[in-house]
Amino acid sequence: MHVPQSHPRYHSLITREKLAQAFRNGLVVPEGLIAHGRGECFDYILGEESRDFAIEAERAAVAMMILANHPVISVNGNAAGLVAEEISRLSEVLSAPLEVNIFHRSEERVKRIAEELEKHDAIVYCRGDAVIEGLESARRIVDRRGIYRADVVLVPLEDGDRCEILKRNGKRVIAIDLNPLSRTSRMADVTIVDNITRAVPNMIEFAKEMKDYGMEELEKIVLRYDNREILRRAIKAIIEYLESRSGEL
Ligand code: PTJ
Repeated sequence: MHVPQSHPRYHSLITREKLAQAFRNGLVVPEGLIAHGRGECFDYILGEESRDFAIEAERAAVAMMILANHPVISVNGNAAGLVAEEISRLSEVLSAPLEVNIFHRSEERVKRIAEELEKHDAIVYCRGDAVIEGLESARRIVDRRGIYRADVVLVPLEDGDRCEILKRNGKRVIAIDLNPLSRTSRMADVTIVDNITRAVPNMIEFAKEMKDYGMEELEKIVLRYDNREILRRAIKAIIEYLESRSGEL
């Protein structure tokens, strides 16, 4: 579909088109299109920009990943459909391998997502040769070299049940989720309330800059970070945005 650049919702329409194409190519499940709609709604009432609380979380996430011994970036269908290239760059800059980990699991889709990421020269784990204990969904199936042994895991667009179990298994979890009220958002150590299409490019820039920081400085960023406060600010931002819009009427 041709979307004219002058259209007031150009970026949103282009993103939808990208996801719809990824669905047609077998990367994204129909449930992923629905999940995106929920995300769009939250993005709309957050003003469709990376807010200060998102930037702070993105910087803390990058610091945590640089400090980690085995950071891993989990990739599902939506993440691959929207930011395959960018997430591969982030993986490279942070030396954090990608692992295909999907909720609606099929071997065919795991293979397609891995191939899509490999087009961008990413290191991709997807052997499915280990299991995360305590998790019932297909997301329990992981790669022994990746999420299984990771100390920090970045989980974009999570489905809710996994974050808690990853934490119970001693891992620190960074979520990207536009919904500051979700269980994942509340369970994660760092919650990035931002659109994945903005969060990942922001994180690439922060990673390039922060790679030269000393350990102490990075540790300070992580220690100072307060996720509950970040979520409170995100919820307040939504309230303020809605109030200002109602005031305009
Ligand atoms: O590829 P699979 O099989 O692993 O399935 C992926 C989906 C997304 C279908 C699965 O993980 C799922 O069902 O997720 P949920 O429970 O709908 O949660 C997705 C969360 O991501 C929701 O809180 C959405 O608000 C949020 N979200 C959706 N789109 C974006 C987003 N957050 C950031 N950026 C987005 N573009």
